[in-house]
Amino acid sequence: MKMQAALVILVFSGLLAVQTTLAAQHVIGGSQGWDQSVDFDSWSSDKSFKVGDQLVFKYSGLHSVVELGSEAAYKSCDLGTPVNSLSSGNDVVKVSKTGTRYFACGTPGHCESGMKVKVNVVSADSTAASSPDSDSSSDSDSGSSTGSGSSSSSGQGLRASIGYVLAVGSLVVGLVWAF
Ligand SMILES: [Cu+2]
Repeated sequence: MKMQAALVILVFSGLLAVQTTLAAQHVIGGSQGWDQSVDFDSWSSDKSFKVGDQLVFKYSGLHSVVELGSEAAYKSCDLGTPVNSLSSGNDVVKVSKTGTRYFACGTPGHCESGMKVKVNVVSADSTAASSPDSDSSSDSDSGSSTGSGSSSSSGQGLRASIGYVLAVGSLVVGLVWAF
């Protein structure tokens, strides 16, 4: 009986672990962080960014993070009308909806020298990096940025609740079976 109970607990905690890995944290630039030495296009090329994930910018006081509202501003390094500005050196940006997000360094000259990154956020349910349809609506989807964004995480919420039901269900079935 004791072994069966242990098995139940093992399965239960395993399911909880699966649930917590659904959202990922991406340190922008990897081990080098938010730095001029990083080729951010190649860094992001094999990454998959999903709704609910967190983007972490780590950098020294030489740099900052400016979020830009459009592809055009990103391409031309137009930092004049930023959507958001961050400067703590350890900034966490939670992505709460699909679409493309544009970030650049606010230090003069750094964006022009390549210190910028484009993050394509896809639905939490999608497995492959599907092509975004966000380019046509880049003006309208730039409104909310690092806020709580509780309204648009239905996909992730559904997955979380399925995980919860599975976990609780297996615990109940396992306990009935064990005792
Ligand atoms: Cu910089």
